[in-house]
Amino acid sequence: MPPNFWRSLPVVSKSAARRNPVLARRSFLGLGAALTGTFALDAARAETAEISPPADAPWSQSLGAGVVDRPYGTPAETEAGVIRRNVPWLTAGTESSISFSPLQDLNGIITPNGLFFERYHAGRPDVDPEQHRLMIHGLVERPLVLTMKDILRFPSVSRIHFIECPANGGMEWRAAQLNSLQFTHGMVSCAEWTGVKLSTLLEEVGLKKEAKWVMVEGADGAHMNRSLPLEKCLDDCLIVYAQNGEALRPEQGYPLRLVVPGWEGNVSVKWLRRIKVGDQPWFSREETSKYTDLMADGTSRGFTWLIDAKSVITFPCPEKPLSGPGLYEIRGLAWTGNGKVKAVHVSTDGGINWQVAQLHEPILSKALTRFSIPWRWDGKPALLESRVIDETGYVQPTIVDLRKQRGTNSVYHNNSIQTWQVKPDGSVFDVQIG
Ligand SMILES: Nc1nc2c(c(=O)[nH]1)N[C@H]1C(S)=C(S)[C@@H](COP(=O)(O)O)O[C@H]1N2
Ligand SMILES: [Mo]
Repeated sequence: MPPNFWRSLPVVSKSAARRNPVLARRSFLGLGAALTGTFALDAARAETAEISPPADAPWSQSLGAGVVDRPYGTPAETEAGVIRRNVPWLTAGTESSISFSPLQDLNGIITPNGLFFERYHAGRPDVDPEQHRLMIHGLVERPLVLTMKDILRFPSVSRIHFIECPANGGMEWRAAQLNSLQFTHGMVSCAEWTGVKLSTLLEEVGLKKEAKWVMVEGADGAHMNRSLPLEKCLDDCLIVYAQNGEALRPEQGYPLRLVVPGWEGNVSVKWLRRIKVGDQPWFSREETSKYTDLMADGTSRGFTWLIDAKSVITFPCPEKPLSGPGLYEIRGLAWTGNGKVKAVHVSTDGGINWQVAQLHEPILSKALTRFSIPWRWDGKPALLESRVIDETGYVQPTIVDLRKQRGTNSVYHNNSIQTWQVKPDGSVFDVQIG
């Protein structure tokens, strides 16, 4: 049994419930009318779940640690397994690589800053905010070089948006390869970003009438740069300095990054140092040799910025198996670059029958959205899937359908339905059904 298992269940023994009717009502009826019956902790497991009255525990009988014992808070020591992980064989080194967010251990829609996935093309620079500058030039009336102090004076906005690397799921194009939610889907994270609208800065410099494209460039060794259509820049792009209430983490681009809501993570340039306005795209390395999609007929699709709707069941999953037959809540995340999630359907028989899942508030545009559905597992093999429909009516495709359009030579933009196979012992596996 995984060490975190009991933490995922309401720990109430049958005997404790009988002694305390209030506790019993809260625990057994709390999940709503859809659930007839109880979370059937069988006798043996109820024994294990028996807990001591609180006053008996050692931590209840002594003074605890004082304030500022940890001036910057850290998770409980027993949560030490909740960490970002990389796949060592995937890249030659860690400087041009990826770490994956532990989606199996996360709740809600906000990714804690220390667990936000990382993607570096040339390692993480340590940028001195005093020396950092943002230059805005090209087809503008008044070119500017801004300090961080200058940027902080502009009117600010806060928005919750996901960032997903389009390579998320890229190892699963041909077959199910990585038996792990963290590695199949962990290149997506979501935060509240605070900063200045890019449109505000572009107004400040004044656009010339020929302006059509914008090049954004990072201060890291890769000088990562991408071309963006002006229309998107004026729509909802943000130049941010804060993430979930505190300064951006160095991993996420401290002291300044671009956030391009709903578009492939690659365009959200970190350690942002330059914005150049032009009348055509730059065809940089990251939009020619990379971040293009090799199609079945050998041609290549470019400038495929949009993140199409995608969803995944986060419980159960390979890292969080089932402990025996009974009632569970299937939980997951859905997102779309095209606005809001409209509905999520869940299947327990590999996509033959579908049920409508409950969406959890808040349902925000271009943000992760939570869904759940109660499920009584009878102990038989099952094939769990989720399928999202976004507000444009777009339906998340199966891997078979996606391969028909795209072939098998792609790396990026695999937004196909994930299938988790549940075996009679409760273990969960990454599979694809053909
Ligand atoms: N300057 C710079 N910006 C960058 C990158 C980079 O290597 N250098 N990686 C990009 C890629 S490919 C992705 S998916 C996102 C990842 O953002 P994160 O590391 O904050 O999760 O940042 C993008 N911005
Ligand atoms: Mo990426």
